[in-house]
Amino acid sequence: MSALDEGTRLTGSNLPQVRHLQTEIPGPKSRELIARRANAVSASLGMAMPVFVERAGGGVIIDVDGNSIIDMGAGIAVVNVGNSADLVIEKVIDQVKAFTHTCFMVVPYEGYVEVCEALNHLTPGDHPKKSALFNSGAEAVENAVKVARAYTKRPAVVVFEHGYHGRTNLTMGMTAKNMPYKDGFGPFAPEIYRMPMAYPFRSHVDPQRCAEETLDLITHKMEKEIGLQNIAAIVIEPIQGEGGFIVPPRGFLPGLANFAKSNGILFVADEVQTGFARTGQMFACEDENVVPDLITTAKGIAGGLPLSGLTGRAEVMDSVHASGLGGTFGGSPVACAAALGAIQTIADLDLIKRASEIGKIMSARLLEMQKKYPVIGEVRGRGAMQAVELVIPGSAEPNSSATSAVVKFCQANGVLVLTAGTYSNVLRFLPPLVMPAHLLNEALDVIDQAFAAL
Ligand code: PLZ
Repeated sequence: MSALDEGTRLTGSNLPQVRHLQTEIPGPKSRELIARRANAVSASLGMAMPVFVERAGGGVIIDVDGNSIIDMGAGIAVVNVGNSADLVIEKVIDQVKAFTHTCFMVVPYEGYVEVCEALNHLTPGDHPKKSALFNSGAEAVENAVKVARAYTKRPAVVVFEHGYHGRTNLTMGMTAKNMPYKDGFGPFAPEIYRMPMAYPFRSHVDPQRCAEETLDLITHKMEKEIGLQNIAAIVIEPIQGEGGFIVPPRGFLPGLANFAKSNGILFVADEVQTGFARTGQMFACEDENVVPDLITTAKGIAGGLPLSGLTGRAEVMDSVHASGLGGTFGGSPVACAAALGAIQTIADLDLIKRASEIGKIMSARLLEMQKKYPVIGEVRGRGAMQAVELVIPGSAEPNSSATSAVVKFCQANGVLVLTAGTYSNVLRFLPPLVMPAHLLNEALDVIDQAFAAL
């Protein structure tokens, strides 16, 4: 039994780790629920895969018709420790039995403090740090901007092409892609400035010198168009998630962080999607030893319960006036208990190492596919965060129709895959880090067949 398989046993999912279709997708029970959903739920909400879930664990989702589907999305990089991980269940049950809510700002509890201690310890940098907890990734990003403005007494926020930071008014303005996130929802908050991204596959500059030349371009624009003395923060995802798993070339993030530091600008890493072992490191910034002033976390933090965090330099986090940050549910005791279970599980199962192993399997198989299928323009990612960008063969033109055809084929064959990218032409793979190797390889077999069937 390989290390990958052993981990699944330890996470304790007693669901058989197999792909198994009992009906067509969607089956009759899912179809019935989809009809009820259409009547009751606002039509504005998307549905990546047309099945309703009954149970999930390890690397599988069991739908209401008894189909066992391989989960290559982990609820968008959330259930890194798997669905219903043992320690998450245990700690959540103990917590709900003790109390469910007091509001941390009314009567505090130890779990919140423990999660903050863990975040201060786990995030990059040895300097004194402090944290605050919220409910969603967007809320963490909003609070990062509030703190950065309060500390620097400057208004401007720099973000990037292809960036994603959320759907609230401020974070929607920080998000790059119009459809579906922003269209018709403006006006957006002022003082948000978008810069070109170092994206070697679609570079504004010489792709061989993408890091240096993009940095030159950005620093020039910041100086001439915004004024460095007006910039509170540069907010960037160390690997862009929704934008299509864009991995900036080496040197870009350290260059940006150094530039920020020399100009009194805070460097904010949005690690909402990349955090908690996903990329084969606890946080993606570690790859180039970048130490952010502030770091936002959510998704993988709490094994599926809603929780987010903002962690940063103690003097920055303490610069806000008393009671300046907060919220009724932020850092809920139940979500904190889940987070402590998830963080412990990451350590117990060595999920950081496992993410690297998953990454090696995925990238080797995807690079093989790229040789066979000219529709694959690029394979990229880090650790268990891998993607392929689809193009019209022989060009760099985005191919979103091939992308949706691959997704449909995978779904019909019991594999859930997600898309991403400004041009909706990226297939992204984010398996739970406890997925056994045989299941991962089976998902990749189906993905290969999907390309063959194009
Ligand atoms: N920052 C880097 O990836 C959430 C969005 C799903 P919330 N990404 C998934 C969708 O279509 O709404 C995300 C992210 C990064 C912030 C966020 C926002 O996190 O928890 O969705 O608010």
